[in-house]
Amino acid sequence: MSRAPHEDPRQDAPEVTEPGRSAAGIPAVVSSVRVVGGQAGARRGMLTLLDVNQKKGFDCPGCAWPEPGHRHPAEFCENGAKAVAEEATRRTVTPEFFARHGVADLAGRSGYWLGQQGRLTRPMYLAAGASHYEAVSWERAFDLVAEELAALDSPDEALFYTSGRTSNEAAFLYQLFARKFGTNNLPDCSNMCHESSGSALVETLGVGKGSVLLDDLYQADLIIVAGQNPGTNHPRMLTALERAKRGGARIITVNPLPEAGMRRFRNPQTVRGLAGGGTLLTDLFLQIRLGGDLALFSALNRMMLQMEELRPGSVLDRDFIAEHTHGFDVFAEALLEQDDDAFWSEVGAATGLPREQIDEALAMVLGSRRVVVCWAMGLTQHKHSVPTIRELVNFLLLRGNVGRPGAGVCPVRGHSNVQGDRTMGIFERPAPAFLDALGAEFGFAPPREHGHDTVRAIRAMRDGTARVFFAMGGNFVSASPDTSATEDAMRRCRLTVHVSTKLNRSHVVTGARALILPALGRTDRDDSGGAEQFVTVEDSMGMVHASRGSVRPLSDQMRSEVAIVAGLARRVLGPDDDVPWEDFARDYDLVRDRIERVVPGFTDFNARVRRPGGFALPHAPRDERRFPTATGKANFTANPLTAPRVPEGRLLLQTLRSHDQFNTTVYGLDDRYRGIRGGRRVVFVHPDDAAGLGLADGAYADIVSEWEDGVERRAPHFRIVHYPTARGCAAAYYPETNVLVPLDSTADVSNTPTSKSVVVRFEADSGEA
Ligand SMILES: Nc1nc2c(c(=O)[nH]1)N[C@H]1C(S)=C(S)[C@@H](COP(=O)(O)OP(=O)(O)OC[C@H]3O[C@@H](n4cnc5c(=O)[nH]c(N)nc54)[C@H](O)[C@@H]3O)O[C@H]1N2
Ligand SMILES: Nc1nc2c(c(=O)[nH]1)N[C@H]1C(S)=C(S)[C@@H](COP(=O)(O)OP(=O)(O)OC[C@H]3O[C@@H](n4cnc5c(=O)[nH]c(N)nc54)[C@H](O)[C@@H]3O)O[C@H]1N2
Ligand SMILES: [Mo]
Repeated sequence: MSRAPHEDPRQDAPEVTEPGRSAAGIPAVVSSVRVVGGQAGARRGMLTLLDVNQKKGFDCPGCAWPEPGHRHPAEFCENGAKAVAEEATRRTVTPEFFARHGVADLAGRSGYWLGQQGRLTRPMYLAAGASHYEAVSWERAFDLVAEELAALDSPDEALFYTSGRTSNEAAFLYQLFARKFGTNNLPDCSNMCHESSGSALVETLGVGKGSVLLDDLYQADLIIVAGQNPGTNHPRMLTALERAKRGGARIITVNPLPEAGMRRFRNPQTVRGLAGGGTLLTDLFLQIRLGGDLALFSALNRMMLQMEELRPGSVLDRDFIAEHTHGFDVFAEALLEQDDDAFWSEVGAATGLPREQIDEALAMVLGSRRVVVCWAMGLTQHKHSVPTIRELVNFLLLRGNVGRPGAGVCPVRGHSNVQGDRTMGIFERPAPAFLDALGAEFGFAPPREHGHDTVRAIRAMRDGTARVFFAMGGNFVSASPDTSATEDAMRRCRLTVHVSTKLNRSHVVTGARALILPALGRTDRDDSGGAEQFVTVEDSMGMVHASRGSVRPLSDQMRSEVAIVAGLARRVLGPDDDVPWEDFARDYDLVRDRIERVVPGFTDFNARVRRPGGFALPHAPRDERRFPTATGKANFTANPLTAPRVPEGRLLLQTLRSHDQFNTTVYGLDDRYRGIRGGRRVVFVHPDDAAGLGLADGAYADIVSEWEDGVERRAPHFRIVHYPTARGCAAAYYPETNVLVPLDSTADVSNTPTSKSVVVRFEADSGEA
């Protein structure tokens, strides 16, 4: 039977046109309206959109970018609209659907096709050896999980994964349940995402979160956006950048790709944006090589130190350094002692940037009083990501750019509540103070031994030391590195369980037994316990606010994540467990009261979160220039220059997002800004590199990754697209290329998979994908 391209990856047939030169504008408005109308029906869709990010509405399930204080009546973006449409769809996946499509059939479908089938409506169970999922009751589902958990030799043989959409209330109860059960095995999507940021920021500033609020961006003189594609992944950030520019800020963009969104922004919410030419965002574009950012920040820092030596007091903020920092001398000496020729030849090789451009960047830095650095996955998914982010902190500390208005660190988070989940204790290496508070509040002794992060969780399943995998959202199989290794690991489990809104590949690559539990999403009205409930989330800037769904759920069998955790916890921990799980599921205020008593910063939680706009969590470096690090000061660090080494005839591949997806959820096949339509198996290569490798534009090839373990990892049948990326670098979409990322290739310290630096070679097209 032949299938359409969107059903079958083997039929993938991308068309290629010129990349775009600006972002948003009318095409974005048209795209949102079409997507929402198609999925949800025009009326339900538009009504839902009007509630996105409004003070009484729900938090956009798209990204973690904060909402401005003065909200536009349409405070959403094209990609937020797609995220909403994806969730508020009227299509449903029913037991009859599962009767028609066996697991083997579903496993042969594309992720796009699976997601398009609609919302999950009933708990479904795949018995050992069965070919089809069958409907079960919630009670039976909980019994099955309890039975498998009870059969484990140790609680540490269970894994409790979280993706970043889970609300604060559900996350808090979920980690409480896991710890009462007896394990810190709480891997989450953060392990693959901003873990490197958290590691570097905790060590240097004492808080693993961003130190700026929206107002700081508006007040900045200079904003550096490094390793981030906000035009696609955080479109509302473009509005903030536009406003910052109008206030006089300048912007340096650091990226191997000339992303259309950072060039020119045509704000769909203004007449000028819709009809006029829009705003030029980037003042200086540094087209850096993959992994070159450590070298870039080192070069800027070294030049500033040298200038300060020549004219003391002219460049550095001496008072700030003396009063608030530690380790300056060691840092400065390590950077200054290097031989000039050797240093600059390394910087040139690592960055690929001409010296004049780095000088120009330096001049902009020196001409700016207030500097913010924003970054995302382009900085966090390399082997040397943690030193890179530490060096970026050095860069800001030198001129006192932390803890005052208009300046600071701005790691831009991904999932809409990934930051809140961490605040609620979703972490495999919890701080002792958090466990003390949790144990005291609930009268138990939480486990102290560190649990597994995502990569270690996969190894544990592979090695048979973890046997039950439970996921609160997400798509673990497709999001994790080394797809075949991860799939084999999942198949070795006794039970895999997914609390999900939509069908995905993780439901069809299962343990011996499997469960799918249908959850309410952000847009759905939550009447758990008979009264309307709301949940809370924390955005990328530490603002906590309420989120209230408005769409009537498509099935009365869907449950809120809070209710699912509470029901499961009662069944697993037994009737004698003294946590009032039933009360929590009936009234989320009671959960918030407990959060207030365990997590710092939530004083008067229930009252404050009901105020319009919510409240900001305290942040010691931002609020009072206090740095709760090991030394009690902001730490300078010495970070030896290093960059990925790529052998002759090979390229360095980054795996990234198209404009038409949310992580593993593919919305459509249109990467508008990069000029790719109708397919996803494309690899972007610089024309000169392609010529050297004999790769014609439009030809097909296999991508093969090379790693020290000698295992062959192959992604077959990719169309070569000649594209103006940095030399020596290539780019292709995730998750199709996750098969190429070796499980053991991870960042130092943070253990994040190196999804942005994979050494690859190209081989003749082996045919089918
Ligand atoms: N619509 C939509 N929104 C999303 C998501 C989505 O999939 N779709 N995902 C959400 C999530 S979970 C996250 S984490 C964020 C991700 O947001 P981004 O980090 O913007 O996502 P990526 O597509 O991975 O893009 C990485 C960017 O960094 C650049 N880059 C890669 N390597 C390097 C490098 O070594 N140095 C520099 N300077 N640049 C580099 C790439 O060219 C690209 O522009 O977005 C969130 N928002
Ligand atoms: N090669 C490569 N791999 C990467 C990355 C990369 O750049 N390159 N990026 C990494 C990053 S930054 C991240 S964050 C991870 C993402 O990893 P995950 O968070 O695990 O993956 P998602 O694709 O966001 O998960 C989508 C699924 O979540 C479920 N879902 C959606 N909303 C809800 C909800 O409200 N409740 C529940 N219970 N379920 C819901 C749906 O069933 C949907 O199919 O991937 C990582 N993997
Ligand atoms: Mo992410």
